[in-house]
Amino acid sequence: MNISALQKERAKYHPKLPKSLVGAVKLVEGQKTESVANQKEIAELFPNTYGMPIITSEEGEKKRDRKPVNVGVILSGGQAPGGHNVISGIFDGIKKINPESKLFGFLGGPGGLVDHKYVELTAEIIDEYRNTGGFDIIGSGRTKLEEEAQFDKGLEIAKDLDLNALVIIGGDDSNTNACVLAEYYAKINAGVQVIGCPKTIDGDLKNEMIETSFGFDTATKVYSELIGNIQRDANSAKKYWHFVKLMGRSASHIGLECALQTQPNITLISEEVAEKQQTLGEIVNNMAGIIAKRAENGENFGVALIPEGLIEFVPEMKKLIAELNDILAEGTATEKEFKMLKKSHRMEWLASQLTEDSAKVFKSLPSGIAIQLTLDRDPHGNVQVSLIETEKLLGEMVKSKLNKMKAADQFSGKFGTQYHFFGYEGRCAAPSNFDTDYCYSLGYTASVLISDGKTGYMASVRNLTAPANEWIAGGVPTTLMMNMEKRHGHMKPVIQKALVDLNGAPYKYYISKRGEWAFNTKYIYPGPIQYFGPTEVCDQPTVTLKLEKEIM
Ligand code: FBP
Repeated sequence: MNISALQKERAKYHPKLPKSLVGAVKLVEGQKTESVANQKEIAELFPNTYGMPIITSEEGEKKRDRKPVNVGVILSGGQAPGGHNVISGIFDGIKKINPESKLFGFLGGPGGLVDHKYVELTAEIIDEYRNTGGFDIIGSGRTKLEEEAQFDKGLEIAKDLDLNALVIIGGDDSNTNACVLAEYYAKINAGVQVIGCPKTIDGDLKNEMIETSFGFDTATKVYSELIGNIQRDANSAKKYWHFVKLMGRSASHIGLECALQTQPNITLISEEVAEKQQTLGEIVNNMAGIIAKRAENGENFGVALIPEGLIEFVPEMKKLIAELNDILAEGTATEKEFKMLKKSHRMEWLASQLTEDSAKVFKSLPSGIAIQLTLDRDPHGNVQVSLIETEKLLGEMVKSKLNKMKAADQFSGKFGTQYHFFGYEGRCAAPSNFDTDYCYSLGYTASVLISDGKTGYMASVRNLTAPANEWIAGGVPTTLMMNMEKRHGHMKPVIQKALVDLNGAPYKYYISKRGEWAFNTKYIYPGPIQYFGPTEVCDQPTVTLKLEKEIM
């Protein structure tokens, strides 16, 4: 493989581990747990894996003659920087248990387990991928593991390979399914443990025990570099407003973190829009107001950050999308009818199926956006928000508002736009030092949980604003994170998504500053991620984490 000079140097890096994982490890059980909500329903659905205790690793006594463990690993969902290090952490962990242990990677995501597509991950393969970005070591996929038939197919290959455990590296949906799988294998005494690892650049798989999902740190640093570069261009040319859409399917953690790192003029926070029940019109009016006020100071330029999931949080759009989801839910009679129609008749037919209010909103949208709302759902039934050009929708609407303001002598500036969408630029970036160490520690923790016979747990590494050797590793029962939610028209147990907390320190800090950032030009230019150099530059966690831990 041809590798860059940076890759060569990074290959030599030894990720840091919490000190409790460096030598022999003992696992200590804490309090029994319960789910965050709907305790009765979740307890009934997960009789074998509900209520287990939190587990913390501590330095222990060396155990001799431990048997080899065979583990299968699956990467699920969108790429996130550091996935390769989770895998190398598992590999090193199980080899430490016994050098005869084996690691198998299922290819192309959860589908690889069902279709029995796998590769044995040898030391040679692992060494090629240490400290690199991407999921290309085994690939990822979005196949949903939820049917018993799939679990049984998975068990066949697990038995063939003599697997003791599966590690599923994924976001909230994939870890929900991992927990269902753990429960099923426990119920039938399959002898296969299931451990999850918290992955997603979106940052919305977090709680008291999972301080952040991996990949969020690197991805937001990459986007912040790009936003900083754009801000410097905007401030140099002084002629464009840059509308930047940022990935993050639902939550606005990415937008908020990038705002905290770069201080742009406008950042929309979807959770605030929902809380204030803001209409699209109100959002546009606020943006146009800021643009007009900056124009009064001769500043016909600026940068606005727009979270990818925004439109699902605007109440009238949320209602419309929910109705469209029901009409277009896979396998329904309406979905079949929709697909049979000629493309030219589809929009009109859909409008006729919607409630009056939603039909009005649907018809008012630019046709390109209306079509984007009807495109195929992902396998979890979600609208693929990354395909919706919200930045252009807002840009067009702001432009027409400013034209009206101009006609009424309320705006005398110029408004030129440039549009950007940052998502894929960051998902496979070379992991920051934080993600490199965090991911390796997560993988290593998973191996420790496996060797102790645990199932239905998510690997957890906490105290992340401290130096890595002070991090606290252990396991959290996945049922602890669950509540009941409506999916595809049915109530289902799912891991509760962590949206931006409007009472949380990161958001509060942002609103205390946003007026100043809107009207003055207070840009920060973070520059590219640095891997070598002073700790203040190379080893900083996200601003979100620091504010949440109140160390700023
Ligand atoms: P995960 O939740 O699976 O980690 O995916 C994150 C994400 O990057 C979202 O931010 C984005 O909406 C989505 O994946 C895009 O996925 P795809 O490239 O498969 O369309």
